[in-house]
Amino acid sequence: MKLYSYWRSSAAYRVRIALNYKQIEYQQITPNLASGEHLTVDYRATNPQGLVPALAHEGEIITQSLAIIEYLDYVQPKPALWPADPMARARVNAMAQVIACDIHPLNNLRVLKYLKSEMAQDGAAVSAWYARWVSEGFSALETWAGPYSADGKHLYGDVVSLADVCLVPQMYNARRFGVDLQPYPKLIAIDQHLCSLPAFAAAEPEVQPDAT
Ligand SMILES: N[C@@H](CCC(=O)N[C@@H](CS)C(=O)NCC(=O)O)C(=O)O
Repeated sequence: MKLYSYWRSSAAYRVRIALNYKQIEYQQITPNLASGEHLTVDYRATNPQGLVPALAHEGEIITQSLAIIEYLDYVQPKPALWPADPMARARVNAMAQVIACDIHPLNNLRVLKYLKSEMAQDGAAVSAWYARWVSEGFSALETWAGPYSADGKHLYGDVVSLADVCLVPQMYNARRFGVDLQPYPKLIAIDQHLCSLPAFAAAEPEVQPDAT
């Protein structure tokens, strides 16, 4: 498999964790988001959205991190990233989607750039925007971690799930943007445990081949 990734992309970070967790070997192709390589005609031939990640497998390209991870779960079911019970699966998806659908799209690079350029917002306004959507989502996850985390080490239950795969990159990103995480002690503890696992550690931005 080949993964189109960028070291600081939190959506690509999710897929790197899933690949590592499932012990699937892969190579990385790393368009540089900082210099705009993802917006070239060449890269858009791979992903017309001009976004990473994208996964190349068996002559096909799959885009969207959650679709890629679901695909990986089908082709390599063990270890599973979803619980078998339908209600538990729905809860894991709901937690993951708080991040992937409600926080991340509002705080993506292109959105922040648009706020700065077209909307003429200064750095403080953009940081406030970023923190606002993180805190809305993290507040809900902190509440749900109470009843749904079985051990204080996983967002749902007591094994790694898609919810954890989405949480760790968003925590990394929030720290990078200087968001105060003290209101979320349960999330901090879960993140700390997950980051100690080899699959998560090997997916960290700073250890990626294109990290600068
Ligand atoms: N919903 C997409 C989001 C992908 C996405 O937004 N990727 C970001 C990096 S985390 C990107 O490529 N941004 C480029 C840009 O905003 O110009 C997914 O989950 O894969």
